[in-house]
Amino acid sequence: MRHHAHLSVDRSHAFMLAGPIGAGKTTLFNALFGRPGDAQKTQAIEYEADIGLDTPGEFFSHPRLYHALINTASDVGTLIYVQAADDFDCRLPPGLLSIYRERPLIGVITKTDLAAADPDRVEALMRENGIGGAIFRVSARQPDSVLPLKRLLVGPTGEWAPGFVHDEESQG
Ligand SMILES: Nc1nc2c(ncn2[C@@H]2O[C@H](COP(=O)(O)OP(=O)(O)OP(=O)(O)O)[C@@H](O)[C@H]2O)c(=O)[nH]1
Ligand SMILES: [Mg+2]
Repeated sequence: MRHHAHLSVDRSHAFMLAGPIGAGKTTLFNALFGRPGDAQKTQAIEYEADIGLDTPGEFFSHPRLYHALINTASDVGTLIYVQAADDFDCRLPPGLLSIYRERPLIGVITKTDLAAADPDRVEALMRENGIGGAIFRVSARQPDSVLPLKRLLVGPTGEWAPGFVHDEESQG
């Protein structure tokens, strides 16, 4: 096989969402990229703008699929663990997302709008389970809540995602 060095892609700006089934990964993914419509159940790895990857919750929740998650993460710069604010059972397997030690591992707590939400409790769980980086809180009901994460992931002006432009309100 010929080696096409010029075809190699730097994916250090890419990020991958991982976490339990129904945590709200795809809803968040769609909000980050301004994709319209409600999230459908994720069946396979989804890519967006060459910098974002959304994974099916099964990759995370079924140990026999861990290899899929680990392979998918192998060339991604930032790993993002997603858990809902009303889910108090952190099933983050020790080492699963920290095998790539040099990479930032950040957390996102979704569904902060729910009556049963306790983001402080979920954040404490995430810390106990090895999420060392920033932990963001978002709600699909409050579109502005994703803006800090959006700036971090696609760059302050959207330059890491070709063709992607920040919303007007995210410029401040
Ligand atoms: N109230 C509320 N519901 C949310 C929020 N985010 C997602 N949901 C709902 O949670 C359910 C699951 O959302 P998804 O985004 O499909 O979850 P997922 O993590 O992608 O699930 P898988 O693809 O199965 O791994 C859907 O019914 C969403 O509408 C939120 O911030 N608030
Ligand atoms: Mg999904």
